[in-house]
Amino acid sequence: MVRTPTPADKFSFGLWTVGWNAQDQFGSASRPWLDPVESVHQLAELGAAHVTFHDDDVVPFGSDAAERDRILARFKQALSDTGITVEMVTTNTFGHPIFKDGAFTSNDRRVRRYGLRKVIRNVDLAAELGADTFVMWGGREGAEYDSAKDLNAAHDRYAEGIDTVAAYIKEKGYGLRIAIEPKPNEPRGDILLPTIGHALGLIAKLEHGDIVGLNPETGHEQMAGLNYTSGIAEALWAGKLFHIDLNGQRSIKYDQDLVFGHGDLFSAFATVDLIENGFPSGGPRYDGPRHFDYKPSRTEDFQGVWDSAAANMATYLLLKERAQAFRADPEVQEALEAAGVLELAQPTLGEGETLADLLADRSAFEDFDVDGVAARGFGFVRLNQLALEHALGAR
Ligand code: GLT
Ligand code: MN
Ligand code: MN
Repeated sequence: MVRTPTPADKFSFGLWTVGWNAQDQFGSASRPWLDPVESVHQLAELGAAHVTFHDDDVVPFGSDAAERDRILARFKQALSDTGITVEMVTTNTFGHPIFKDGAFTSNDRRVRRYGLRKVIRNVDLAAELGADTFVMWGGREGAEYDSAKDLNAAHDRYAEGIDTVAAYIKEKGYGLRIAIEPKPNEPRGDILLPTIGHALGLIAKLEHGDIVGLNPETGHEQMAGLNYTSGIAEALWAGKLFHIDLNGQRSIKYDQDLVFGHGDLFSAFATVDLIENGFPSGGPRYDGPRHFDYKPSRTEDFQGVWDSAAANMATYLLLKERAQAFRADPEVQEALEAAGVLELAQPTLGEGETLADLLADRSAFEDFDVDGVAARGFGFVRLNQLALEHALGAR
């Protein structure tokens, strides 16, 4: 039995997800774009708490100021009619041909200046709507050909762009934090900041990196053959998990943006376990919105669109229930203990112990029973099977 979601579950959807017209590279649209106002009403009906959007999802590219005001007034009315709030805003710096070589890292300086203006205008809107997070997905920041980009300069320009926006947020006193969304490829052959780790490396070099973190997407890490749960764990450890994009991906191929759990389900279980239950021995927690960035498949009609939106939330709630049961099971606790999972939180050197003390400790080396300790079994397979049985509802 799946519980009906409520706003307390903090579910959030991009308007570009349900609203998508299902056009792909090989075929024309199989549905019309949805009116954002309708999406807000339908998502509220289904139990979501928030929506997110790109500037162009709500206000068509190139609209004049009067048209923009009219559209935004109607959108705000839908928000107040439904109680839905905007928790994140992002900028489309990839759709229009002006951005075909990127925005912050385009080889054409005029494009970089235009891109920065478009982003800054949207930061103002994000602040006005009370969003907490400003996502930057640099889909076109990259190249197809190694000779096409001075990669040293590209990283300089990327950092310059992000720092300029971050400085503006601080100067204005906006309650916003920037979240970079990594992706390895598609639409460019290679995208800058392809993974969580790459993005963390750039953030560490920023002047205003204190308000810059990450928005990792499940499928994007999996497209690179990486473990999403492990990636968001590192971001949490670094204090940089500002937002998440949950969806499904089946192995290393084009970006599928499937419903959450419709890709690697067992990995999705681990993701929910980490988000809902935290690390086994405590540590930083993610408390933000559970944001879905998926695309209702091109095969679906509007009934299918709303069924798929509901499916993201239902799957998440089921996995949450299963993950809670997993942690509460005394047999699991005993297996965690036996596997040494809880022992890992204990510092390697004792309190006040120095390296010199360790070097003098014969029991740690000279008299250490290497063969005896090496013979230890960790019981990880038993622990994993317990997780699987909980995930399948068999316990
Ligand atoms: C685009 C992309 C997503 C990003 C969005 C934010 S846009 O649909 O595929 O992963 O999160 O810019
Ligand atoms: Mn994606
Ligand atoms: Mn995304």
